[in-house]
Amino acid sequence: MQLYSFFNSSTSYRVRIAMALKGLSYNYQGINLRAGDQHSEDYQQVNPAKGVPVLVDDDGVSLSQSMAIIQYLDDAYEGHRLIPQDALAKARVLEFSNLIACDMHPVNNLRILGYLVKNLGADDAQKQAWYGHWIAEGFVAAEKLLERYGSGPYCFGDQPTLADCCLVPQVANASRFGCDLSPYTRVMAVYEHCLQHPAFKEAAPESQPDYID
Ligand SMILES: N[C@@H](CCC(=O)N[C@@H](CS)C(=O)NCC(=O)O)C(=O)O
Repeated sequence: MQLYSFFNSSTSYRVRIAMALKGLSYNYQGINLRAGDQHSEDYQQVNPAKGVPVLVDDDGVSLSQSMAIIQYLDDAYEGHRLIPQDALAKARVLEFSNLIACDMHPVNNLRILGYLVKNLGADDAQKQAWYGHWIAEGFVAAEKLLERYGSGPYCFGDQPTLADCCLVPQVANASRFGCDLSPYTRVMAVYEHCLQHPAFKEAAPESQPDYID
């Protein structure tokens, strides 16, 4: 399998965690988002949406969208289950995961922040305020969901799920932006616990071949 990825991309990081948890190996195809590789003609053939991740499996199946990729891998490959089969347990995992994937990540993505600065004239402080606002909105809700329905040490029990695949990259991203995450004690406890797991270590940005310090 091949995974088009960028070390610092949180959606790529999600898929890397999922693949490591399932024990799936792949060839790493680095797409340098900072250099604008995602806009090249060649890469647009791979993904017309001009982003990572993209998975190409051994049968030549090509898929974009991290949540679709993870769901496909979970359905197509045996091993560690990332999305529970029980109806309510599955809905809880998706509820939490989609809070991050649909409500938090899209408004803070590179191209969105870039548009704010280049097209709408936001300065650094305004960009930071935008980012911090949506992070706080999201993590307040995430903390509440964990308080109501979570059970540690992972988001939902003693095994990592899709929810943990989404949480860890989002926390890492917010930390990189200097957000104060201390109010979100449950979120942070899950994050710290996940970082001890070998699959999460393998998937971390600093473990990737295209890592730049
Ligand atoms: N909904 C997509 C989002 C993909 C996405 O936006 N990826 C970001 C990196 S985290 C990207 O490639 N951004 C390129 C850009 O902003 O130019 C997914 O979950 O895969």
